[in-house]
Amino acid sequence: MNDESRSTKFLKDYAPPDYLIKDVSLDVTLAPKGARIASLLSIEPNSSTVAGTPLVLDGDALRLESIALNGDDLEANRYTVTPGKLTITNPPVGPFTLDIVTLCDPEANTELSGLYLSNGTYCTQCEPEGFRRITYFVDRPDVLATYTVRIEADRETAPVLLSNGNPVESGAIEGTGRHYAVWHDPHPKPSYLFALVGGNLASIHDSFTTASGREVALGIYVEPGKEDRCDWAMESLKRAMRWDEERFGLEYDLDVFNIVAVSDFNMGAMENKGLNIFNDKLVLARPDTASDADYTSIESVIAHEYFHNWTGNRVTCRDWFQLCLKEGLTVFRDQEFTGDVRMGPVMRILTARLLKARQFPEDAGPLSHPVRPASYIEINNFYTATVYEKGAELCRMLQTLLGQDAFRNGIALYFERHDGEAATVENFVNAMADASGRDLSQFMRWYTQAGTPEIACSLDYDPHAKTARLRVNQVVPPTPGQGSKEPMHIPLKVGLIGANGDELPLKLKGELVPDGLLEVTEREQVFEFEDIPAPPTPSILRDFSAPVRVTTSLKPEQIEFLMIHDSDPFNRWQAAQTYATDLIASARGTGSTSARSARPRPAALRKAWSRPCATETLAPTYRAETLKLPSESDIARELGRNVDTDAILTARDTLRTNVSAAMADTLSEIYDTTATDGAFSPDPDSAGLRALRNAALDLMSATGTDEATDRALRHYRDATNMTDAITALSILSQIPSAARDEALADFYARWQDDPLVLDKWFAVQARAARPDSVETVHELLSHPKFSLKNPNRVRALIGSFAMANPSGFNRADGAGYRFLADQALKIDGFNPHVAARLLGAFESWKTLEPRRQALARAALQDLARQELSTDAYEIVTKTLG
Ligand code: 0A1
Ligand code: ZN
Repeated sequence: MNDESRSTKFLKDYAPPDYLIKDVSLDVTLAPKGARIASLLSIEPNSSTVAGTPLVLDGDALRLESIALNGDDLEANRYTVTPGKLTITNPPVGPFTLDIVTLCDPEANTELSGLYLSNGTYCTQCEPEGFRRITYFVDRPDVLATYTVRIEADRETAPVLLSNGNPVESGAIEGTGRHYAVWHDPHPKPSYLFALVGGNLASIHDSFTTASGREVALGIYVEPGKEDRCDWAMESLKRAMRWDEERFGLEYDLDVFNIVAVSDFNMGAMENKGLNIFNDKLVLARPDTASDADYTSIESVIAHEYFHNWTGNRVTCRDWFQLCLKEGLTVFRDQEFTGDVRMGPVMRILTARLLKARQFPEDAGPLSHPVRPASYIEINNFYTATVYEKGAELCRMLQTLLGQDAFRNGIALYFERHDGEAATVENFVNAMADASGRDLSQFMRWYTQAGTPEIACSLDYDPHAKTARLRVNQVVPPTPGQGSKEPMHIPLKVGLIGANGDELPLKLKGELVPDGLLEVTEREQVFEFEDIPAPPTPSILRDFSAPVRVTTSLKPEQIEFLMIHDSDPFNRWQAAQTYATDLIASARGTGSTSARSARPRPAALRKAWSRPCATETLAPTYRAETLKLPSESDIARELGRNVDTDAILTARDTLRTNVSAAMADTLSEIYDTTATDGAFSPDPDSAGLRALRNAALDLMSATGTDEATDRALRHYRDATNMTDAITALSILSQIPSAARDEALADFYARWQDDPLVLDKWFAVQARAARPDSVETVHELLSHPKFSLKNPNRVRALIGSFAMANPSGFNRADGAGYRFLADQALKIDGFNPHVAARLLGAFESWKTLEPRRQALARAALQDLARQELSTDAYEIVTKTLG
């Protein structure tokens, strides 16, 4: 470990590169142990560079074979090689070329960054700093070059050779059994978007004609035998290409667009220019192997990576502090896409739920950071929910404040100004401000201030004046390194509902408030609504218009009223969640002091849930979401302190059982009437019916009766698709019984040779909230099909346990913490990125009750004493705080 890798990097220290690399020509000879990379770099000093400034190139895990400047071998005294760097001490004034030949070892590359082998396929991952593991380079995103890449490999083991851009030529190398291919990418790009693939891959092909008539050849490459699982990804790609043209006027810009799916990948997928590389989990789908949730993720990630072609690739980031510039915006775009083509209004529920589940805890804990961080130790640790999900919310708020048309104009202006450049968050927000004429200077605080703003709202009704005064207070809580905060610019959508359930017009100073949109900019603000005939019920933060926490002084009856009458679908769902959360949180033992009972009368539960569940005019997907009670983690987050995960589990189970019993007739009617026969179709309507039926089944199973277990087993046996099978398996895995054993054994027997499906088998067992889940997971580590080396398998078993089994991971004896620490330490030895992400499971340890807190702290302290990678070191030390 060199010291530089553990140092903190600061945004304020940004300086432009001393040298620019304008053009790159790579000649890559693939071999498992010694891949040879000959690179020819066209370099010029930056405009302000002082003559003679050394040229410092980044490099990691490379063997340098030769180096020549302007075609002549460079004498040994003109360069130095140190860990992580190659320095040319006195480069010429003016443009020059460097020829560098290096070797790297794909087979030994267990970090899966740079050039590595996945199941015999050569592939690359260069974001954020992997290109330096392929060749020496100024490996930072503000150095943009055109690339020509020649790849040479054994024809039999690597018949497919791909890189970025358009194909130029290919052919056999006579008498050698080898062949080559040349690719050229005319669009200048940063090194993190470089990609190369070589392997024995099967493929499917299609084409897309862009709005202006350009023909694009589309290809999806997968391991042989899996080509029957690519159609959905291809359809999704074409839908995304069309949508981006229609919604944002953005067309694709090369002759080919290729996607390659590999089975060993640290993240979800990567947007390399013209050659996206995917975790195969996010490409491969067949009705019997992939659930509706998988189909949805595939569609949205295919779209996400494709959308990066403009937001990320055509305009990239000046430095890694600006990561949200491409990620927040691209997540926002993929959410809009999924809302349009699949989920409708339910999309907002799904995104808000994800944000609250992943980002709110991050923002409330020791790893809290602004959407644009001001510092980092290891950039790999900043691919976070804050940068991605909260970053997307910032774009959404801009769209809400400006309106869809002005937002689109802002995007157009951003491209007009910065196409082909490496930009900053300021560039983006300025384009929005200039296109709309709005002052967004206060809005910029969303990028720099961490923490989830807390909004307290109270409503006073004046019967004489017939006015309703909404008082809004905002507080941004302190976060590590940021003690005091300035008020934020918050779009707050509200409504007032009359006693008969009617929506009341909102009038402020004689003017109607369009869309109920209030702009909160002060610490305290009062909005006085006029002509309100009787005391209304307020509906606050409609459509989840800002990533904030809201507290209101609503009484339980008012929340029940909103569950039934709110015209805003998001807030109607939110009311049901709040209602359930309050009931669970108030149960004795969960840590709350409230006196309300977790056992309301069945009639009350029936009344509250009947409208959202039983109303047939509501979309099935929406009804399905309303049937899902808040998760254990949702409850823990709402409690925020002194969390006892066992007490939460018990209280939640009790409410589930009560709702299930109170709603028994409705649930069984839903279950019986939503059964479909005929061929599986992933279309939104069919998926919605499956979601509703499976949500009903899940809730019905809460009673734990033999009848419920039998029904789940029947559901498993009758399943003709993965959605139904995995729902039943996950229900059964919670109930120790012959039925569970039968289903798990059957699933294993059927899918043992199918890695992605087998991951589901590991995951359901790891997620099952059982007193012995630590032991179960521990035993599964020794299963012949388990491997610590495959990130998907690790996430399925260890990740599911740590992130999705709160009572198991937080077991009162600390066994869950020790288990995770042990496994993360082992993984850290060969893949720090995956290890560091697993350790994120400790992020909320300070909200636990004292005994668990002490045990979690001990596990973290123990880790801190070990030899850790930079990645794990940063997470462990910051988490300890
Ligand atoms: N840019 C990708 C995410 C990604 C980040 C890092 C990776 O390797 C360490 C891989 C992918 C995206 O947003 O999809
Ligand atoms: Zn992305």
